Amino acid sequence: MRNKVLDVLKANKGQFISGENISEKLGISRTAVWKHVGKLREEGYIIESQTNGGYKLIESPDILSLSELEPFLRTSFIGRDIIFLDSISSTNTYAKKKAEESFREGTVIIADEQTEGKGRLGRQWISARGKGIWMSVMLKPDILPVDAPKLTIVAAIAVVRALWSCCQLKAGIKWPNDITVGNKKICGILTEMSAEADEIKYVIIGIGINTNVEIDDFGPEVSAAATSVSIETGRAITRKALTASVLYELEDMYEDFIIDGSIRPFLNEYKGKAAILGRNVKAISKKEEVTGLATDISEEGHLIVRLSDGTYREIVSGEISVRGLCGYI
Ligand code: BT5
Repeated sequence: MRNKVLDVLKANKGQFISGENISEKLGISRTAVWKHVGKLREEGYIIESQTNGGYKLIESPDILSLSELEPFLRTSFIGRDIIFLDSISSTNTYAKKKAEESFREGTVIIADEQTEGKGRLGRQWISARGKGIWMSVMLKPDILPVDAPKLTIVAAIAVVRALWSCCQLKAGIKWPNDITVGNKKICGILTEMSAEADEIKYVIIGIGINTNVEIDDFGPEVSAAATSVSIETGRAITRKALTASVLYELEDMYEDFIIDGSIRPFLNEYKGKAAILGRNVKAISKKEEVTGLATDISEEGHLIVRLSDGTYREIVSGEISVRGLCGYI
């Protein structure tokens, strides 16, 4: 009902509408209207009121609820169902639980704050309240499970494209899941999957973008290696437009990707944005640790490293360290 009250206020934005009028339109009491207006104010909506009980919507907050995002959305299915949470442990954890029940493909879970944001391998993802885009996109691609990790690459390109089109910010990709600006991490991606035999049950793409995070929010351990859109551009940005732009780019590529689970159509673009190609890297995987020159990304999305003895190694997943990038010295 609160959303319906909001819809009426939005339809009359900038002009007063009486409480009586709203209550008649929605079939609720004037006290109920007054209570909903109070809740909306708590969410950050600026609503002026008149002594005779009229209300005027002055300004909407930069929150990522469906009603706020809708005017910006250009997608057909990704983000058409949005669950917006004020605070949650982790949007990926929430999405996985939901996926075990039922979900419509393209459902997006977004939180204003994560209290236990997750990185890979149990690491922490700092998710300051209201200062970033912390979201999980729920998908059910009809591809082989072995191709699902490539969605990290698809999502990474989507974020880089959106940062450019929305904020004129040129970002790079540190294989496999970091988005960087000027050697610092601005976004991380965590793709999780559940599959049975040859069938994917769901894929959750968790995307964390530091939009208006300030340097002190990162804490002493992360601050030297992290940045945000506002730090880089010197201005606060509206999260709505950037969120909608990421979802648009993601859907655009996802539709090509699921044809055969291949990243071939985007590989050149990815290589062009890859921040580590041509640099000396240390790659730590479960099996081994190798150092060498990062020379290429394969069609499988693997990193190709040339070792000092001239042989090549294909890195499927793992941790990459590059001197001077993301705080590695
Ligand atoms: C990642 O892991 O980069 C994946 C991050 C995914 C976050 C999203 S937010 C929505 C969704 N819900 C979740 O719970 N997670 C996803 P990894 O490559 O393991 O990097 C983690 C490391 O990045 C940490 O150990 C820190 O060093 C650093 N870090 C933590 N928070 C950061 C931040 N806000 N910005 C930049 N670096 C950060």
